[in-house]
Amino acid sequence: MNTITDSLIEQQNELVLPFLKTDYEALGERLARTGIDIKAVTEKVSAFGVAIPSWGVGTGGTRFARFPGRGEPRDIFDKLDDCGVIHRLTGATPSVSLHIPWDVADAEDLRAKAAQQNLRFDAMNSNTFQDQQQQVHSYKFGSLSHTDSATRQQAIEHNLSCIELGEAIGSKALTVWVGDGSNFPGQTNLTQQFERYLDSAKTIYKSLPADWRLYTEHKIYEPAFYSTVVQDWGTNYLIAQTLGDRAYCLVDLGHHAPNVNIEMIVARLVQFKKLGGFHFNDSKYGDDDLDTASIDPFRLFLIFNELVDADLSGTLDQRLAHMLDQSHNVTDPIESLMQSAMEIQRAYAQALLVDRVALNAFQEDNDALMAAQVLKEAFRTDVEPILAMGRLLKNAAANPIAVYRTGNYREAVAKQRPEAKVGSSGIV
Ligand code: PSV
Ligand code: MN
Repeated sequence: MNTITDSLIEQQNELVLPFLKTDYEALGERLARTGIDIKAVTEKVSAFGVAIPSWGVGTGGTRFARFPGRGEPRDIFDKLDDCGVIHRLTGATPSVSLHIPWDVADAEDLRAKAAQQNLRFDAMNSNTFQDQQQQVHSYKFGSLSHTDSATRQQAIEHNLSCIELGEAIGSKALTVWVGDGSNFPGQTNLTQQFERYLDSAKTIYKSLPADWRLYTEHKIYEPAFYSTVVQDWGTNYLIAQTLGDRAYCLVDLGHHAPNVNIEMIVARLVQFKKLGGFHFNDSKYGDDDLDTASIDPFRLFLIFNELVDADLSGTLDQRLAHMLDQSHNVTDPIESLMQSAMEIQRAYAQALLVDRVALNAFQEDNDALMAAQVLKEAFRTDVEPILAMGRLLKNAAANPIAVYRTGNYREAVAKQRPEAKVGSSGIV
């Protein structure tokens, strides 16, 4: 039962509207002094959307344990209901990315549920990093790069089936992440393994519908701990170059060594027209899959700074795929996803406030201190009134988390969805 009704949202918005108006006007006045039109920024931010990963609405886990929450979605239809609530409240998550075979269902039913929740389908994610029941060949030693051609063929066919379902539900992209790699020096021939991966990827690419894109995702380690076939953006770029115009590199923020300068990777991929999009999350140590901007909001801002810079110079691909990819182990996933979508909009809003004329002048002058201050000034600006007003423009909630809690959605669905079994572990 959906307790997040239009009237609840309207009621709650009315409570905060007078304060919000005052704060918005004050910020508008301040920004106008530096030549920034708050309305234009609000419209841009409000139009910015990020996809929800279907697997993100379930409680995540680690290798050690998973502690299920109450009212967990039982299947893709429950997941789409939860995604609908997130979008209704934030207005920031218009699409959902499916993971196959976890989300396999009848295409008609999927379309109908998505339409009911005012959602679209984003990229399809294939899964050749786990074995499924009834599967003939195991992926224990790899999938698209496996030494055995029948196993590679099985992985290729799985990707083709993802495209097929995707076409039936209006998706326009396939995201491929493989866990292939090795755990020991000498376990695999690094060159031959990559050759095999490329051959398989070429076969998938050949079957890509004309208006589709193929995104490949690099990851430095895990589940393989000595080497990974697509370990970094360099290898990812080689793949995209080898495959062709519709192949792009996807940057998952957690898939790099700590302290890697991701904004620079973004700049390079934009410059050479191979940035496909993002999987947003945050991390402290590795692929922690923490909530976006929960650890390092400045890094997220710097990434958006590159995107805005590219947009202004006309080099930004307008079809970038933005998705959250996080694991929610200790929070209500719906709350985490709402907060994360809003953090992404915050970083975007702050990046839009950067005084680019001043920044350029300081850069030309080699005035490092002042150039850095220009960025800091934008980053320090409290853009919350812009975000909240942007949500109101879309009839969403000024304060999504407060409305969600007032609506008691989790309690209501917990009555219908049986409690998940304890003791399981794994990434989803
Ligand atoms: C791998 O760590 C990854 O980032 C890929 O995007 C997967 O598809 C996703 O996580 C799901 O666990
Ligand atoms: Mn990812």
